[in-house]
Amino acid sequence: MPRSACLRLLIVSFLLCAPRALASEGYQLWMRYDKIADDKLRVDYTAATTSIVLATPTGAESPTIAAARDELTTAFRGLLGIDANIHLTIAQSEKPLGSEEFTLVSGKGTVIITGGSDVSVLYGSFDLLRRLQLAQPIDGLALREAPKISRRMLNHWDNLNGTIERGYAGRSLWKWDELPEKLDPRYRDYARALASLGLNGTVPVNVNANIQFLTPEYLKKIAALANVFRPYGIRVYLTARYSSPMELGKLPNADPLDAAVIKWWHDKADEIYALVPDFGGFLIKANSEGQPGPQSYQRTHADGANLLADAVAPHGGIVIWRAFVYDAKVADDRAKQAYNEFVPLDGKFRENVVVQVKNGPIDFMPREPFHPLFGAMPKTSLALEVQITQEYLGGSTELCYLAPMWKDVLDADTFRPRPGSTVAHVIDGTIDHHALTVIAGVANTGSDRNWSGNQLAPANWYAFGRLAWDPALTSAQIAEEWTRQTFSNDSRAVSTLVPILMASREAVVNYSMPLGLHHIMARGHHQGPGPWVNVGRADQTSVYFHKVDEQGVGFDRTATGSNATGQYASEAGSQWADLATCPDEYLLWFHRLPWDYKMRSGKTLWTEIALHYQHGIDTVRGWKKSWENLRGVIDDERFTATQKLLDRQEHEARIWRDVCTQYFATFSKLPLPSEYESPEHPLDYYRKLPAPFTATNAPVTATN
Ligand code: GCW
Repeated sequence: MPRSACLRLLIVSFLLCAPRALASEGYQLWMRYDKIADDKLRVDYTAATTSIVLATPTGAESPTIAAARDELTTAFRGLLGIDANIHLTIAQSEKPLGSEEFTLVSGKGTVIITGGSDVSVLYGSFDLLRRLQLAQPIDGLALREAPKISRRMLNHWDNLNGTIERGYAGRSLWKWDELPEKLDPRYRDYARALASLGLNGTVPVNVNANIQFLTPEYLKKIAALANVFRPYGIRVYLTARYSSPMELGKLPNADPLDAAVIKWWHDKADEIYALVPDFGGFLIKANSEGQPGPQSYQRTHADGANLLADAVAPHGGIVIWRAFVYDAKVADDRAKQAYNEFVPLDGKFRENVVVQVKNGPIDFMPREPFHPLFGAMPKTSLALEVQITQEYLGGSTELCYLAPMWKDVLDADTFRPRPGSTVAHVIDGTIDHHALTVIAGVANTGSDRNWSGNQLAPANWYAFGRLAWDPALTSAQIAEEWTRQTFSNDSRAVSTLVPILMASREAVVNYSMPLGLHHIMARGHHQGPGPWVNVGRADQTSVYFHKVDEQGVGFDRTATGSNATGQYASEAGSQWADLATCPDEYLLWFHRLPWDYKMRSGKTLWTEIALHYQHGIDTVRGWKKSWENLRGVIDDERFTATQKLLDRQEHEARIWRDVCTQYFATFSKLPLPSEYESPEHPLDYYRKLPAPFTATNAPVTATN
């Protein structure tokens, strides 16, 4: 057969075999730019975008404008058909806009994207493309957009050896052995994904820091990454080991008030800025889980942070100092320790320091009340840190859409200094008038083709970015946006997937840690139940947190117990301290109660615990049924992959349920309610299972 005929045959057979919807490995994330199926819409969009004007303060070409042009060109070709060619011009604008602000004005076939900087024109371009992908009208637009929080960043817990602490999506994206010479094209796609959401910062390496990253050799690699990210408006920040002046500089100590230590950090900062002129600054985990810090020299966290802040200040850098500290030697409730440590330091940090606080006082549990530091340090910039990677919510083998969890904290009222002072307004600086504002998400990215370990987990990356831009967006709106862009505008896709996403966080809470139970996961890998864990650091064991015995279960954090409720404004604290007003979700977080405690439902605590576990797994079973609606509606590849994910999730939910209820039953000595399905295996079977029995886990460097 001649070659051309052979080729034709190949093409024809490929077309015949092509599935109804385009197959996908998920690599393109929410930037698929598939051809719009609706002919009329395509015609309308083509007419509305006859001319696109990118208006910038200089009106000049730049790598960022080139990135915007590339993105628009690729997207329009995809969305409107391969032959579509857009007419794109660059103009100068004198509109007084903030450096990340843009306007989008359209009509009569022209769309004008005006930015206060080139990067905001890029943001405006992505905004326009989002509207097209969502099949929204784009004629007659007149909008003005600016982010609420100034530094919106991903924190990667990636290690130098390519593993990722709490990572469930393969290996690190950063190929240190190839850098700086070889640049994986994926770095640019990573930058595109961040910019599409308006994320503008990245900390590529683990907070459990490795001194190597501050060596000249590695700083060159970091600089190479920064060069790829810069056109996309992304600054690089670095973690640093507090003891670096000793380990790298061979100094006798790392005391923040020591002149030689001060000089060492100043020199290091100068060296970094010479290579990375827009370096963002340092992110520091100090005196926490074995990491060195200023307290080793009887200095405070403020002394420690200020040392680094002074070193980067001449270059415009900042220091992000984590408040995730707790000490097994301190007798007080672990939930109270960060507050005890940091509140006395309010007002003692330099202007370019921000204290980064996890959403809750323990550690990214499936459900926690908001961290008591929010609202309690008015003279200090406070950042919110959430975890996108699902360390405690199923790794990448379970679906859990996290926006509802983050909204819980963003919308929580701290009542400080007055009602209505939500965490979102603490961190966006409006309550206490801080200009330096930060939000950080611990990334769920890795080398897997789909970036995040399964086809649905990128929804969390997307949701984090959207909430970082505007914390007032709703979880449902974001879920719908993501679904439409990632899967399909078909109403069946939206009406099936959005409700599943929206229910998923509650389902995971129900089958793992319901009613305020927390930190009862397996030791080390944290994937799966371990309510029996009673060895190791006391404040990292399960028994420390559930305090189960024959009388009852739960942690008394009211005035009769640790009085953690006293760290909150009285409006919040007393609501939780009073059983009459404490919501069921936080019950065992704040109260220790007898098994026969009568719940609002009229049922006993024991019955409610069991039914919550059962309800969790039943919800997952419901999704498995409704997922069937999407057979043939979305591509087979992602349909099947997600079907398998949900099977796995049901299996893991069952393990959680069987383990926890049977374990608690050994104390309550009560039978399981009649509606409760019998456990698959006895408790002993699960206790003997080799860990980890769920997700693949990279080795962790943390102690817990
Ligand atoms: O949640 C815990 C994790 C550790 C992590 C630590 C932290 C990077 O188990 O793996 O270490 O939090 O946030 O510092």
